[in-house]
Amino acid sequence: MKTELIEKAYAVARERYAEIGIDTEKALAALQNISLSLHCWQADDVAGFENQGGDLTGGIQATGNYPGKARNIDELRADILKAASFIPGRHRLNLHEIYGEFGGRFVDRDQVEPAHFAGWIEWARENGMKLDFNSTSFSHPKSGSLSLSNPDPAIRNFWIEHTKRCRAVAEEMGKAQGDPCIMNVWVHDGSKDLTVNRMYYRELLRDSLDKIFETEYRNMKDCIESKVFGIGLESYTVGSNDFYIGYGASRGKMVTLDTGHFHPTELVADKISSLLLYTPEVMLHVSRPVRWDSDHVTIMNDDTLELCKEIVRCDALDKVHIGLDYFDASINRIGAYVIGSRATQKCLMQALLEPLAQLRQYESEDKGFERLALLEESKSLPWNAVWDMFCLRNGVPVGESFIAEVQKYERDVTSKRA
Ligand code: RNT
Ligand code: ZN
Repeated sequence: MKTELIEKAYAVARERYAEIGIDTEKALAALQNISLSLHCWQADDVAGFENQGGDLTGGIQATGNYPGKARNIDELRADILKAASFIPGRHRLNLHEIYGEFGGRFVDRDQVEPAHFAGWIEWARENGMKLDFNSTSFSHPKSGSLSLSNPDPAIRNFWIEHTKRCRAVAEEMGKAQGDPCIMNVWVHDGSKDLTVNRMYYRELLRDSLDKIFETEYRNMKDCIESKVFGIGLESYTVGSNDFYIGYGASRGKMVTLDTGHFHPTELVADKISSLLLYTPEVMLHVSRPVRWDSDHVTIMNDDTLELCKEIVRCDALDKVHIGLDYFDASINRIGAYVIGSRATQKCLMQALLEPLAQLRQYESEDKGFERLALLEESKSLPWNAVWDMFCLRNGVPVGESFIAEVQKYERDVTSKRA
């Protein structure tokens, strides 16, 4: 797209927004301040580098076998940097424990140390990225159906040790980057068929978490992620939404809302205001569930839009951390990163341009028609011209021009991977 055209369109949009009391420059500055936490696992279908040769377990699935996935740490890093070069702004990288640098040796999960992430910390510093972290309870011989809630103390303690060590890794990351590393705990624990021990496993999970969180850290923050069900774990999930809301509220821990982890018609956006009243902050895993927790690439749909609007309406941009969580193995993986990240940012852009003061004025006067009319009209205000300007100023491809760039990287690099 011609720069001149983008500038012209922006000038018109700026005036149009000024008419309804919105300063587009302020919105651009606010968007510039928002870092997404990019999930490292989109580049290799959640495989990691542990080299156990095992399958992806824990009730999650990456379907498809599009060629060119990252096979090692260098390829993964190159792919992430390539994707990031098409995403405006500065972003964080969210690592899983299985992405450590284990130097070709098998390092079991209860042996992981900050040293295994020293290379990542260095790499992140060099590339101006901050790190977030995740313990990994899946894809391991001891994963089974139950990890932190396993009645067998040997298995339970193994995972407690793993998760404790992961927190120590996160603390090092946070210290090195001078900004808290956010560590997510998601365990797949559940049951394929009916269980008559719902209470028992939940008690075990609660007690395991209490042990894990005994050490207080200053450079990392914990978050805990619930789920409705997993594949092969359809009848019961130990860490359900109720479980973690209770846990988070009583222990002062952040709850992670994964947009795929609720009943299909449940509005995840509606949860933010409630959680923020009782838990310190909120972590998001923005995804796209298609009929179930399918982890399709995030797009600019009503769900994502409402989610972003709620963050802004709650004035909670500093309390809600926006991570992405999808893994599509059926299309170009770098392209998938870019689509989902930019879609989330487009939603944030619209949220930041919403004529909120006027909408609230109408609402306070009980003017229902006026509120609905303005909500509808604001959908077609020229937010896209402001978004294009955001891309232009950030030196990333504007509009669909990133397609050709992703294709070029595929031609030159990923298509050559066996
Ligand atoms: C699984 C959870 C979890 C994972 C990642 C890989 O349902 O969403 O966040 O997707 O940890
Ligand atoms: Zn998730």
